[in-house]
Amino acid sequence: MKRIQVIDSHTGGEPTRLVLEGFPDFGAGTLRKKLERMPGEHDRWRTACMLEPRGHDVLVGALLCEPETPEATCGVIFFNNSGYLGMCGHGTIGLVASLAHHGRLASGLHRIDTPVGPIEARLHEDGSVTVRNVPAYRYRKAVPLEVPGHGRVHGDIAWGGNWFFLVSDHGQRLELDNTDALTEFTWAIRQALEAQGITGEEGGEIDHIELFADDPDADSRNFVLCPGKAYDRSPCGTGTSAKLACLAADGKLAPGQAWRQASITGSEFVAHYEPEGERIRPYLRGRAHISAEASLIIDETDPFAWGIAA
Ligand code: PYC
Repeated sequence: MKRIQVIDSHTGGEPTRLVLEGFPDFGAGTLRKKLERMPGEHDRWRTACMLEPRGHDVLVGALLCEPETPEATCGVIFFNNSGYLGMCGHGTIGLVASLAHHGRLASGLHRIDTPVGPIEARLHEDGSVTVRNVPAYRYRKAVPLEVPGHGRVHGDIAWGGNWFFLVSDHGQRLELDNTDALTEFTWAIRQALEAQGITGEEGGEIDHIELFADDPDADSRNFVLCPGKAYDRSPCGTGTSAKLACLAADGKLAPGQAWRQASITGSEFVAHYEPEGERIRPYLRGRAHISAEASLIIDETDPFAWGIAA
């Protein structure tokens, strides 16, 4: 019998499962090296926590790791139902709120190491968290894409800690009662990108698709399809960072100017950026709430001990 100690939270509706203890030691080296080792023989630890019957498609996992640098409070590796994430904005907010709930982190500024570089997170007195994300940038603007069954769309390709294809000319209704159609449409975009060999810089896989529409309360509403075909219930921290990079590149948002990004569920991140050479430094503020403290039990006699794999 194995036990994995977790804290579950949600950030604007998007869940994060923080793994505090119970995973084996993935060996020495940087977080990037550890991440590279996880998909092989260690992947069953991800599937046990993320897949049914203990997990579900929407859940994002955050493995608490030793810091890589002396100044950092901790390190983290993010994963989900389909694999591993470079960075995760909502997950970082969930991580900070969960560590604070567990008495392991106080209000103030914390450096956190991730496989794609160090980030910072400030836990405010009101419980909200501001994430200083990795630098973001737009790689290509208005890339035309033929989407079978839907016609031509144009999208910007931008990095916000993951690769995004950001589309505004989609003709879709961004409402909560339309998520099946939005999922089908964005999945078709993802497949078209793959089929047509369209990637991020250095062949980086574009595994997040982001649609935008007007919102009556915020500056914009988005719908973000995540790599495992679930949509983000929050405005997606890395997706909001990618959006800021595009707004900055188009001269539509000034440094320091607030951008309120709403999700399809109505939750919001308030974001801004600072210029950083050719890139921008995104800041996102949001709030997570704790939903459970639990031990996941892995019983080797359970036929689904390591998750139900497709
Ligand atoms: O908040 O960056 C994010 C994120 C990525 C995937 C799901 N949420």
